[in-house]
Amino acid sequence: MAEQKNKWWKSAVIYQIYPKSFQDSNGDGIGDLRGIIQRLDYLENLGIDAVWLSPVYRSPQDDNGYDISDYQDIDPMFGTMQDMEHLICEAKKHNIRIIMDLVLNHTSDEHRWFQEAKKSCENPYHDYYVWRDGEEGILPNDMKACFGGSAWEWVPEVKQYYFHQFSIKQPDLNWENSKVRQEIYEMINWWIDKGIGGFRLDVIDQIAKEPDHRITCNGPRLHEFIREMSKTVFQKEDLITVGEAWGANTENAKLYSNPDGSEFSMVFQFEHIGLDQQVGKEKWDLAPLSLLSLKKALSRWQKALDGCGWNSLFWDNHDLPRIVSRWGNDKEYRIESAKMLAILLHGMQGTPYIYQGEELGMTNVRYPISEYRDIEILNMYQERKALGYPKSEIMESIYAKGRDNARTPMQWDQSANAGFSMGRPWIQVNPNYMEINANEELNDPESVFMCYKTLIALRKKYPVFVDGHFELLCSEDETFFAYARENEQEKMYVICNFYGNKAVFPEERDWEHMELLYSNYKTEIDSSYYQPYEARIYYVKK
Ligand code: TEU
Ligand code: CA
Repeated sequence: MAEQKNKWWKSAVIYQIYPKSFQDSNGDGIGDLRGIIQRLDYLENLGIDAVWLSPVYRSPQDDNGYDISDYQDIDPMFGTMQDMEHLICEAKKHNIRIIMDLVLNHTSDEHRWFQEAKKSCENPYHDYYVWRDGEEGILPNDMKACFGGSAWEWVPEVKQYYFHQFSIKQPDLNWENSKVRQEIYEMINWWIDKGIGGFRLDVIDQIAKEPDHRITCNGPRLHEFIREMSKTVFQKEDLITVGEAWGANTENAKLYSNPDGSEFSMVFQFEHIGLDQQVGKEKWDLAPLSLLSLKKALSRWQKALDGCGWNSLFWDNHDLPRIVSRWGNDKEYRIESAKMLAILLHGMQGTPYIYQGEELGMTNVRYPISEYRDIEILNMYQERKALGYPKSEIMESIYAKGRDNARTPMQWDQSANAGFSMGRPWIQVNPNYMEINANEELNDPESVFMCYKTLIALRKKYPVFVDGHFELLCSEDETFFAYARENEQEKMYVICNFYGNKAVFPEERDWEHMELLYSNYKTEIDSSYYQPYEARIYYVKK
């Protein structure tokens, strides 16, 4: 096992690409690998170290590639294996590593393994999936799938139900079967040999399931499986590995990101992501965010993993709404609040992830229902309509939390379709692209893009960004999110006015004798007044 102390990914910044929506190179309206290659200069200019690609494997696209029918092939819609190899090689020239998305909890029902598995109970692949005997219409139990409906689906040929935590077209793999695990490890090794720099592991905390006991998350054998996988494949190379774990808490996160290197580099945890929904309900059941609870959650993670694990830092991904629309103000203070949220996140300890378009301050959308594409949105819409929810309420939930908010095409310039595609995009472009696009922002020193670029550069220049201990300031204050970071040589303060009113920071410090390292306003160094959404980083060498 390799000690994780001075790993490259601790000072790295990762950029997530959702290939379908990033750049289309051939006018079919769908982003592709060649499109990504065309934009490597842009990514190098931003200063990121690695790109996490959402799945580009062969897939029927029931869940936009999170339903894989061949792990060792590229979906023709994205290009060819040659394009993929070309991307890995070209990215390297820009000092960018490629991180693949591994979906190991389930495959597509069109995967060869499942096609075999459903032929008969004697088929060698049958036990690759999770089956229960039954009679048609009498379900093994009442467990529900994440995208609606029962988690059980009947297959008449074998007179059994298979288990699926997501859509019907995403049957769960049976990790209890060691053959499944070996096949997966071989496949991962094959990708490592192609020069992949790391992996993001989709819903990894859901692989060790026991449906008879209704266990889907954090199953008893979870960490055993992860350690086996880590030892067999990941530890052989200097990779970054990040597990997606909705069920992570600070205790199990210390296992996942154990400094001895026995599991992953880090996990995505979602505690802060659930704070603006009604307790015990679904994400669609909206509630206002309490700043105090956000401060509490994030600072607890900062403290808990310091020295005994490693955090990932993110606001956005392809499943989440745009942060500037969510916890900022995407109207009169769009630029200020997008920058404030960036400063707040990038000043913390951990590896920051930027989701495509976040660095431009891209916003949520409000489309008629016919323009949405996401299976989760469409299933929820039908389900809630049947339950009698008013249409306007359902639409408000979609505007606030729908995954397609993150999946509208990347806004490159003012040309047709925001420069994303010469053809008709698979999902509508956000109509605000004339105002919000990369081309405008690259030419504007005060843009959101330039803020992200500066934050990435600061992280590389000042070690305190990476190793400084975290201390929350004015924990009970309901306006400011402020904290200090400190190592033996340096100290910095990150002070953010979280709202759109002018405010005075309540704690006294010797601000005049500190360097104002960065701010989203042009401020006097000792001004105790903070403008709407103003954020500052003060710095002292000890
Ligand atoms: O997401 C995991 C997951 O649990 C999501 O379904 C999540 O609950 C939802 O998106 C919140 O709105 C991962 C992928 O990131 C997602 O895109 C996939 O759809 C899902 O796994 C299935 O592979
Ligand atoms: Ca294309």
